[in-house]
Amino acid sequence: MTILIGILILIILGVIIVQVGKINELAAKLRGEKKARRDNNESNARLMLVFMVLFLVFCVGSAWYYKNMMLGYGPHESASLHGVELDYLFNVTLFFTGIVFVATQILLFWFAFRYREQEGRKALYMPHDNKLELIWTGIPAIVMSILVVYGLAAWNDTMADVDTKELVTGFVNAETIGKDSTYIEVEATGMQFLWVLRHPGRDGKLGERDYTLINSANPVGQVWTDPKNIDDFHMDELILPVGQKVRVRITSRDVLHNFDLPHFRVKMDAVPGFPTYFVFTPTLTTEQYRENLSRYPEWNVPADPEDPTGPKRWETFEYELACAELCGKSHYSMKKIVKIVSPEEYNEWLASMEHTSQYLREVRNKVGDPFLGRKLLIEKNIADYEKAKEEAEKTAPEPAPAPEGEPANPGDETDTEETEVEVESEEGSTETNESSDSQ
Ligand SMILES: [Cu+2]
Repeated sequence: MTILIGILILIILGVIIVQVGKINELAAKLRGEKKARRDNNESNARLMLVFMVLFLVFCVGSAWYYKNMMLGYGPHESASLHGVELDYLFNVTLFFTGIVFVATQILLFWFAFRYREQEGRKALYMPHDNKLELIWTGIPAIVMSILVVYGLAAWNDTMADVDTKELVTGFVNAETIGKDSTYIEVEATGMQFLWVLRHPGRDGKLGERDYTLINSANPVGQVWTDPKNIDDFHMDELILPVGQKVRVRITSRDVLHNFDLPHFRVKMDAVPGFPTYFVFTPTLTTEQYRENLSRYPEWNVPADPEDPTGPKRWETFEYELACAELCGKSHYSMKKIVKIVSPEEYNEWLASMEHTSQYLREVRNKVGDPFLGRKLLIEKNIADYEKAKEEAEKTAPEPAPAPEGEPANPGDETDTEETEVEVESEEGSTETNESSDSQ
């Protein structure tokens, strides 16, 4: 019904416009063609100025009105180290292009008004002007050069890989955090339509992969004979410690995907057969980001409009991982929660996750287990953790603290004599990031 009414209104509007045109033509014939044209030009020229003002007010006004929805403004400040530089770069670009935009719009409409048809005026014939050419080539060239040079510097900063001197770590250490001496490495594998997030466990090293081993129990094809794979576990949410440098190995199992963490200004294609990476340092925990959001009225409304007494929008905020490459019909569902926590919370979480190791769940003590019948360090670690947790629960009514045996740094494995097979018996943890090159 509404569609019919809409079509009817459109037809009537069309008829009205045609009729008004006809009336104008008739009126022009009565007044004389020339005068009618001049009158038309005059009113068009004035309307140009009115349109210019309205248009510029609308552009600036709408940008101002929606600024809190844009990344880099208001509540959506960058939550990573390099993101601040990228946001600044966007602002510099916006500053220069903004000036050009306003200036060209004003000139466009002002010229249409200023040089409208007038009695006795003839157009100026100017085939060439060296000075003008120099100005309008030179100024953009200088501005573009500044933007390109600055952009390249930012690109090199943002895309820099970890250094060979930096050590990969599992547990994070309050002394080394933020000092560019250690990093943690996680892996994100995109597939239609989910992300498989792999954590290297306490050794900090991701085990080898072989695509021919991929099956439903082994979604990324981990090589079970590689001891580095023993403690690798898969994550439902991406959990990272604040202040610690993170290297994400990014890859894909099928089509192109894109690993996008908008709040951290992280965005990198996941390409099948061509591993990519991104290195970044989160600077704000989820809690800190929520507190920042709580200062804005639009985040102080109930998260669920049906439940006005429920939690506020800022209280339910979570960082997110999304796929930013249109990869198929369920592309939208490739979304995961990202949590940035304190280093202590991270170490506690890591210790509590060890029992979810993909190897322990799918391979341990089954046919084909390469370590069948041998003791594993990870099993001792898990038992120690369980014991420490139980004891802590017994002695203190407060929530359990970190387990006693938990090493403050990954090389601190003092219990290794008691076990026969351990995660990294040969190289210890002195290995640098060379494993990341062989992905
Ligand atoms: Cu995707």
